[in-house]
Amino acid sequence: MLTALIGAALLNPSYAQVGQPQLTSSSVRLALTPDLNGHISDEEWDSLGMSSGGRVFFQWDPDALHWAGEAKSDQDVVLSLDYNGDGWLVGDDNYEIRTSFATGEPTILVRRLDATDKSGPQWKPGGLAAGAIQVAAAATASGWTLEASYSPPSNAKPKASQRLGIRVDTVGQDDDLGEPFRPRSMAFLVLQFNSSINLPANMSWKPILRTREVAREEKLTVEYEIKRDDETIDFDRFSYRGEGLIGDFIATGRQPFPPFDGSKLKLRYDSIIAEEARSGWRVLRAELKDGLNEPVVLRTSIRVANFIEFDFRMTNTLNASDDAQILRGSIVLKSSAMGRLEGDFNLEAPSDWTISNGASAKYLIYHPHGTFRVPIEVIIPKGTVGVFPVTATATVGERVMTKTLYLTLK
Ligand SMILES: [Ca+2]
Ligand SMILES: [Ca+2]
Repeated sequence: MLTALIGAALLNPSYAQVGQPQLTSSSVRLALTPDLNGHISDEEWDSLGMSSGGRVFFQWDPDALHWAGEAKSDQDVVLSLDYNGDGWLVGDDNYEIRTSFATGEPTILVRRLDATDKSGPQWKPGGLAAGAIQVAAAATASGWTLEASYSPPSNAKPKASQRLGIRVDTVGQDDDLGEPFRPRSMAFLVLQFNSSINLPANMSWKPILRTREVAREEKLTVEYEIKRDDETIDFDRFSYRGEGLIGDFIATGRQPFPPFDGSKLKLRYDSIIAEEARSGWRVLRAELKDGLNEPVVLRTSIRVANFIEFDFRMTNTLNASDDAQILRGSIVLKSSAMGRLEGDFNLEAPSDWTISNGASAKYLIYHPHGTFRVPIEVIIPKGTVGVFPVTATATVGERVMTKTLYLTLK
């Protein structure tokens, strides 16, 4: 016993920390896009639990994984990510993304734990594309706060029902979490679009949505299908609102709870999405109350979209050449609207490049959530080296939507 105590005392305290389970309130993680500005605002983040420096958070959306933490001034924030959810010491999918604020600017250090070699796991440097990790940090009275996102490549984007192993720790700046064979206790999380709190065992629900993507100024309709296997389950009131960043831009209300028709009923929620709403994944919250128990909370993710979004179907990297070269592909305009959309499409490239196809077009998207494809051909002058913007623009009435592809020639 004494030996064990001495052994523990000699260990770096962060070693022990990453070996202990991180107690999470829920293994279900909702799609929810944060605003990366270094400040954790109310309901912007879903709690993952606590670390030594303060609260830590984790969530996702179909483009990225997001994490945040409150750290003391002498601490770093470390995300341990077991991407396939098969164990920290299993496979080559185990990443450590460590952010330091020691200089007053966030710096990121990434390494990958490759455990495929039978003779022992090994640290490999990097392993994630430069630019795929975005961080924002800000000093606080007691330390600093990190908000971060990792956007995996298009063939490995996060998906609903995916299982991940995660932990988020605050550790001393000088604590090396070194030896690769050291186990980490991961929280196994499931990425989802729906979750509930206090749901009775003999009750179930699902949201019925035509689409989870709604453009600003358009109407969102969600029907909640509620089923009970026990007639004693009943409620007085039903209230609904948007959480966090969508809170002020979507309807809030409450209604008397309608009578069950035998074992089921439907609740309906309608709201126009305000023009000022931020784009991204947001959470709607419905609460069912019976005046006695804690409310049953039903949470569901929706995405606030622009009327037109752009999908660049072309490479973003070319080898530099002594000859002029041609970039070919297409840009797909995707409508988030229920009605027909039409307007002007334009493409801009650096002034000495020639857009031989797709410089401008009239587009018409007739169907709800339809698409329109613009073929693109751009001639790049010989000897071009560097990173250059190629910007697509589409109009819908007075509105102008744009997206820029950064093309690298190296
Ligand atoms: Ca924020
Ligand atoms: Ca793994």
